[in-house]
Amino acid sequence: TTVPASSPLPRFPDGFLWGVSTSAPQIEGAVDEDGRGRSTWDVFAAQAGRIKDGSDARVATDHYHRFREDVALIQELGVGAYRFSVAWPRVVPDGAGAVNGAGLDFYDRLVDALLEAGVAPVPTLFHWDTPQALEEGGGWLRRDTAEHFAAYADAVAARLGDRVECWITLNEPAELTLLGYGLGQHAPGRALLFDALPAAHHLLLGHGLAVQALRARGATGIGIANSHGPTWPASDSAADTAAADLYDLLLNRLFADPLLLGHYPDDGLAALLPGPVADDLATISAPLDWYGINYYQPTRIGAPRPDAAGPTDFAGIALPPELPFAPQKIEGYPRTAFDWPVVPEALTELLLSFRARYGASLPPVLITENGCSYDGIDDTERIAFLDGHLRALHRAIEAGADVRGYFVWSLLDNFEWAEGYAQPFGLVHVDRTTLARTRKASFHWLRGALRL
Ligand code: GBH
Repeated sequence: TTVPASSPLPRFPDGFLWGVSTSAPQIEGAVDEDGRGRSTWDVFAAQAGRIKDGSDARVATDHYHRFREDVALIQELGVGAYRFSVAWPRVVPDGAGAVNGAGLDFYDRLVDALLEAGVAPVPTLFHWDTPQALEEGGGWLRRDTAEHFAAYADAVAARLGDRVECWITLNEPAELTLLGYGLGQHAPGRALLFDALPAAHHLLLGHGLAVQALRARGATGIGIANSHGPTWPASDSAADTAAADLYDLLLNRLFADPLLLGHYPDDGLAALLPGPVADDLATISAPLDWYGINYYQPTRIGAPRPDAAGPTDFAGIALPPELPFAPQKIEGYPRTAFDWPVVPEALTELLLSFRARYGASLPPVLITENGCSYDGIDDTERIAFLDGHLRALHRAIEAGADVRGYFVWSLLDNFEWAEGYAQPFGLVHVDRTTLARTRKASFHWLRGALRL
C-alpha cells in the first residue's frame, strides 16, 4: 500500500510549523576559531577507532563560514523555521566561568540572517557538545554540570532573547546517557552501563534549571527535543514482554515521565539515581510550552538469548551481553542506508500512545526531528520516507494528536557522530572535497509540497 509520492499530501492545520534541523557539532566546523573551547566530540573524534570512517568534525560542512548560503537554502525551501544548536564551548569555552562574546556573535549574525529571510530561529542549547573542561571533572555524572548549563543558558538568552521566540533546552538526553555514558559509543566514551543513570538525572535537572533561567529572561515557547519510538516486544512471551518493557522504560518513560508527570516511571530506579531527587523533580517538571519528539523508528526487543551467536546490536552498535534486553531486527519493511527500518505507521502509534499515557499533561507536540540516510542526489527513497511519515503524522492529528509542527533531519549531509560522513541525512548534498551544496530531489519535492 505505498502511496505514490506524486499524489498531494493531505492538508495540515493552519499555522502548522514546517522546519529543518541541524546541530552545531555536526555542521559548524571552525573548531579553533573566535575563542571556542574544546568539546567532548573534538576529543572523542581524535581518538583512534572511535569514528567509523576515521573522520572528525573539524571542518564538517563549514557552516560557520557558509551560514549565509545555508540560510538562503532554507529560505528557498520555504520552511518557516530553522532548528540549529548553539555550541556551549563557543559561548563558555571552559563550560563554567567567562562568557566568550565572540562565540555569541556568530549566533547573533545567524539569527539576524534568519529573521531577514523570514525564517524563525529555533535554537537548541545543547546537542551533546559538552565543554571538555567540564567532562574532565565528571561531566553530566556531576550535579554542578546542570548548574553550569543553566548559567550558559542565561548568557545565550541575554544575547538572543530579544529575537528568539522558540527555544529547545536539550537534544535527546536519552542518547547521550545510553551511547555516551552507558555504552561508550559516543563522546565522552564512558561504558558505565546502569551506572550511567546519574547522567540522565543531571541532564533532566539541567533542562529544568535552564527553563528557569530562560523564563527569568522573559522567554516563551520553551520545549525539549526527546528521542522516542515505540518498543515492540519480540513475542508475547513473559520474558520478551518484560525485556521490552524495561527497554521502553529506559528509552522513553525515563525521559518523558519526570518532565510531564513529575516523577520517575519506576521506584526501582531510585537506587540508580544520585540521591534524593524529590526537589529536583519539581524543577524538572515545570510546565513546557510544547514537547519535542525526535522520531526515527520503532525498536523490537526480546529477552537476551545466551545461546545467540554473536552480540546483538543497536543501530549497528554491539551491545554487551549482560544487558537484560536484546534488540532484534524488524523484518518486512524497507531499510535506510543505515539499515534502520522505515515504519511510518509507528509514528502514528507513538503519537497516539503519548496522548493516551500523558493526556492533559502533554503540551502541544512538535516533531523536532524525522529523516533518513540514503546515498545520492536523486534520492527518491527519501521522498518516499518523508511522504509516508507526513501521511502518518496527518493520521495521528486526525485521530486527535495535537501536533503543531514538523522538522526534517537534516538540512545538510553532515557529521553523523560515530558514523562520520558515511550516513547522509541531508535534503542538500555536501561534497566532502569542495563542500559545495547541491539540492537533492527531496529538497525540490519538499519545496513543492510546502507550496500547495
Ligand atoms: C538523532 O539521534 C540526533 O539528534 C541527530 O544528531 C542525528 O544526526 C540523527 O538522529 C540521525 O541519527 O537499531 O534500529 O533500533 C538518533 C536517534 C534513535 C538513533 C534510535 C538510533 C535506534 C536504531 N536514535 N535509533 S535501531
